[in-house]
Amino acid sequence: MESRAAVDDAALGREAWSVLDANWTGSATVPAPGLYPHQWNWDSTFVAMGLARWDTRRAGTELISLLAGQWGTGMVPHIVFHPVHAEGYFPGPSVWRSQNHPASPRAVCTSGLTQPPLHALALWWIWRHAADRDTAVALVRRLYPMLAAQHDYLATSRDLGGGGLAAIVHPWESGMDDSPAWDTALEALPPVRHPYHRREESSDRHPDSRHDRYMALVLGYRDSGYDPAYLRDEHPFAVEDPMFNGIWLASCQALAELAPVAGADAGPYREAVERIRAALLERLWDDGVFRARDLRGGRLSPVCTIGCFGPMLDQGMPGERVAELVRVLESARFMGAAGYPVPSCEIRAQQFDRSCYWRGPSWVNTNWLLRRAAAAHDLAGLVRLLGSGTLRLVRQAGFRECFDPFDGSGRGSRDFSWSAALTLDLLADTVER
Ligand code: 9WN
Repeated sequence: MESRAAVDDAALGREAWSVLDANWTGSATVPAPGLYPHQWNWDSTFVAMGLARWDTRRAGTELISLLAGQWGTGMVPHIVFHPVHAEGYFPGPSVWRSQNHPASPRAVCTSGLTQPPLHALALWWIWRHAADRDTAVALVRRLYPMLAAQHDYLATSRDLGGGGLAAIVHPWESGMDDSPAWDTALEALPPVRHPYHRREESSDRHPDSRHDRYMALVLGYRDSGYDPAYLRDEHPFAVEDPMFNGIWLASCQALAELAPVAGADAGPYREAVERIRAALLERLWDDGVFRARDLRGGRLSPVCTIGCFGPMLDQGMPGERVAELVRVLESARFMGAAGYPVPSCEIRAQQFDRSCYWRGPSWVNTNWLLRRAAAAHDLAGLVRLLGSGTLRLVRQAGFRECFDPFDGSGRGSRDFSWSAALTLDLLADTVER
């Protein structure tokens, strides 16, 4: 195992800033040098939240540049391409062909999929923590209408199950690409061999057979002209993910709280919160956790993953449900048997793999979300465990993309932006810039 002498808070903070400065393009932060040379949606949003207590303007710029990629439909794409490295990541702009779609932005090329709608929560987080109040208020007024359009898009074009939840139409939309939560839905797809070649990457990433299915889903949707009717009636992958919807609900809560600042009506977002909560409980709750629902196969995922805890982000989730979730989270199925928080898949599952992306490793962003959820329910002990365990990981292994949950060794890319940015948030009370 590669490890290093544990660094103190001040040194860790300096290292985090140097990663973020190195990954800064002038208007956005790329996830990591090399493998990810573009702006990714939830990566940028985590960076904005990590910067919120430190630099209001830069946190705002991160969101503004991401939303420059928003489509006229309201969809916020999962990648906004940096023109200099256009084909430096596969699939690049020549595969997505966003510019052929009349609703895509003219100034930038983007992907045609989205990622979890964390943006309103991030805007709220910036507004809540900003030292520079005027900049924060101006930011809320500027971004609010764009986020309202994003939320309309989810409610109208993504409620593919008709039950009030938003469906993801590709594993990439979850941000937790290789999670076993999508296995049965993916396995039901016809086998394909696509003619594209991806660049060789680390062995922690998915095998080619899985990537072929990912590409088949991209090409089918693209060739429909990114048509919402195709998604509803024909697209073979549609899943209601509890993490995506838990985040959506938390963002609706944020929009309701920010409404007076933006001069908007909070009513529709309050109603959306109630609607999504009821739908989560009715459609995804099963055997003590929330599970992903495969709309095409008509079943809930048998595997319990980190995504199962996403609805804990809801401040209004009934206490007995929260208690059940925390019991599972703290048990030997997750935190109880791991040395470091929080494995991305339950340890006892057959699909658990401590080294493969999203099938076992611990991630700083999901730790941070669960810590936020624990704080929303006043679970002070859990907040401390998640914060200190996450800091232990980055102190020992650096700002890696993810980590082995048993020995804490780093995996995937180095100098990973969200690991650095969210560390800054965790350190905000103890260090100065
Ligand atoms: C596909 C950028 C992204 C993250 C995802 C992570 C990985 C991409 C990939 O990298 O996904 O979007 O190439 O595997 O799974 O969470 O946003 O860091």
